[in-house]
Amino acid sequence: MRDNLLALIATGSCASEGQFRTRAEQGHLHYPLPGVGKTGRRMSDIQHLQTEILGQIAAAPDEAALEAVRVAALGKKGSISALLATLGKMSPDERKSEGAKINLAKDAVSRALAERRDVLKAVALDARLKSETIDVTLPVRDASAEQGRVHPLTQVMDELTAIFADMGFAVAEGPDIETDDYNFTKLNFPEGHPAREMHDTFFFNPKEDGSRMLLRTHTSPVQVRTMLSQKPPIRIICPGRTYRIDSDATHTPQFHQVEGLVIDKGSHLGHLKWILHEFCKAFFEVEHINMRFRPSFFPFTEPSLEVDIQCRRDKGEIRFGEGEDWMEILGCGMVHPNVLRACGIDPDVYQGFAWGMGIDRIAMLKYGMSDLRQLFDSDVRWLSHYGFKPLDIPTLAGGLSS
Ligand code: 2U9
Repeated sequence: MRDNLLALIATGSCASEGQFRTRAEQGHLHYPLPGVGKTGRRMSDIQHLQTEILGQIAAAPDEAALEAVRVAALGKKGSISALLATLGKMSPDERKSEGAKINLAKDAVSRALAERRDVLKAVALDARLKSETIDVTLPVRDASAEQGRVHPLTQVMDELTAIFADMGFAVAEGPDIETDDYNFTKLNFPEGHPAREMHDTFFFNPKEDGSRMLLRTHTSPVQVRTMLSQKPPIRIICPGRTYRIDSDATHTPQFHQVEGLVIDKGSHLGHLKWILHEFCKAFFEVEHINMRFRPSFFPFTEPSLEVDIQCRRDKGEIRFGEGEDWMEILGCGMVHPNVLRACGIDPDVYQGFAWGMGIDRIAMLKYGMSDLRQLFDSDVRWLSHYGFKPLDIPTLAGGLSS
């Protein structure tokens, strides 16, 4: 029996379920088994085994070693499991008393395992926290996350937002698919008027009631929606995608616009000119720039103006804020009283001004891109040349395009 018990202990210590070799496996286990009874087992035998296992648990240096001790003791072929398996061959009385002792040992071992696991977990966490501290003040490395590039159109929209936010403007957005009413009628384009044809519109099939949805030809319906839903004073810019049936080297069917709108009691052309002048200096990053306002026509503004900025054309390059040439940059005007009225604003109390410009065009002018269509080619080589670093966010204080 003594040999049997030693055999059980040795079998239970077999490390087949783990890496950790116990002292028994290493041949260091010698259990003094005095007074071996009928079953070959006494309280002291079980106690010795328990003491041995508790020692191994206390000495386990990490969770992997502890798991090996657990497997060697409580695993399928573990020493305690093997002892439990011998109960089947005992008489009922013996099974009762021996079973209780073995289960007590098993509970003590399980408890010790859980306690040691908690300690080892805490020690491991402590070590990780010490070794994985991050210095958040270190500069960002030129890592792979830095290799992506922001598209020049996105960059320009961010620049516009920074400039106008600084003047107190909010950004308003609306749907690309619009009603004829918001895109044309409320903006003083009369039904059947040739001005509607100027826009070469993508229409959807008419609905049952005869009305037609369309892809917005400008972002002006966003201003309409804002006036219908908010009370003046209003100060917004509306950047976004717009669509017209047009395709050549200088036009794409989908392009981008930014429009601005101010509605207040005393707003006038002087304010408009100041805002546009500040915008042009900030956007083209120059101290001085001359501007020229020419009379024009748009159905939604009266008077309407087209704006040119001073530039120098030199060997295929354009420089802004110097030279004797002019470049058309945007259109603007005082909001037509019919538009104010259609949008629920009393033109005898409020007046406003608005402007609009093509983002694609000003992006090309500022960053020296030659062909509009390249903006939409999705060529990564082009983007790595013309794109912007994602963490260089444009701000007036930090520089728009530095
Ligand atoms: C409302 C009232 C007035 C927006 C304006 C322009 C002048 C303009 C063009 C520039 C180049 C469009 O991309 S482009 O073809 N836009 O010249 N846009 S005033 O006026 C508005 C808008 C909304 C309610």
